[in-house]
Amino acid sequence: MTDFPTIKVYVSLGSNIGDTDDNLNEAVARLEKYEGIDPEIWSETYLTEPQGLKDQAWFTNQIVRFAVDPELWSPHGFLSTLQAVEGQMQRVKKEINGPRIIDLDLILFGDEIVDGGDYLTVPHSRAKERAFVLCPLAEIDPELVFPDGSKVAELLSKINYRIEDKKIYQD
Ligand code: PH2
Ligand code: MG
Ligand code: MG
Repeated sequence: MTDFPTIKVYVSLGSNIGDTDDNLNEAVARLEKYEGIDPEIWSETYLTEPQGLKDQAWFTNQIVRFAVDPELWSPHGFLSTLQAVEGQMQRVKKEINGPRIIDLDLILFGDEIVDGGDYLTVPHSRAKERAFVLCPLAEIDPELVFPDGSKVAELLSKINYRIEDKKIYQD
């Protein structure tokens, strides 16, 4: 139960190694153990064409919205926790954009804007181009507006992708 004023934090989960649905569920279960981090809405899971490095298995992607206590968590603190969970799940990062057991990306942290270069940029710097982020975001929050005023539905209309039976194709 949530008994504190919370902010909405959107996390993109991805996996393309092993039992990918299990991996996403395990990551949420691990995050839920932290005080002040409560999952509140789960998108469907989507099978998505790899972006960046093409020669790898398709990913399972999902967006989960968490109710987060802003007294306990900042964007940087939250990011450290995402990385800790990736570490607990023995993610081995071999290649940029390459295969992974679990990838946890911070997409939106309430209305906050963080310009931290490569280390932490919120909203996530590539979210607006990626159908595997925008489709599940629009599913759970069709009216969602980014802190710069861009609407998720408009962002989706600007990119090239195709969706069929929860499979997302994007070159
Ligand atoms: N993550 C990446 C690189 N490419 N492609 C898809 N479809 N889904 C991902 O989660 C993904 C990716 C790096 O984080
Ligand atoms: Mg990623
Ligand atoms: Mg990542």
